[in-house]
Amino acid sequence: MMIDRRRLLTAGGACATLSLSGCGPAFFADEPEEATVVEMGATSFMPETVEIDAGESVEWRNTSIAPHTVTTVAEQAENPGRVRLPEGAEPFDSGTIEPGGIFRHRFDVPGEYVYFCEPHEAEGMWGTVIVRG
Ligand SMILES: [Cu+2]
Repeated sequence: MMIDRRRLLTAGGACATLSLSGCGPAFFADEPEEATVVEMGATSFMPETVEIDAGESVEWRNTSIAPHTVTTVAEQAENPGRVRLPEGAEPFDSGTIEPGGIFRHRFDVPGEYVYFCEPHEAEGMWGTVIVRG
């Protein structure tokens, strides 16, 4: 399985890309937090599945021209049985993420999270986050 482990630094310009080479120590002191990035296309999450360690964050970036959501609230799905949350994890919903917008969520409870985009659920806009314990 391909796992996207790009690191990013939120204030990062050129540093918020695949490589951290060229970012000096002073930069780390300012923005030590990292996240795994998932891009939101027209009707897809890319990559569709990411794997992180408990306590890490995922950052969704809407790089499309359509609004999207990151939703794990089963009651809001037309196919609620497909949503997955580990026991003890709180459901979350990003609300509308406009084009160019970003949503970040930290995952503390290990397990498998299967989420969807509310406007594009029927188009198959589903994604998975696997959180290692
Ligand atoms: Cu969408």
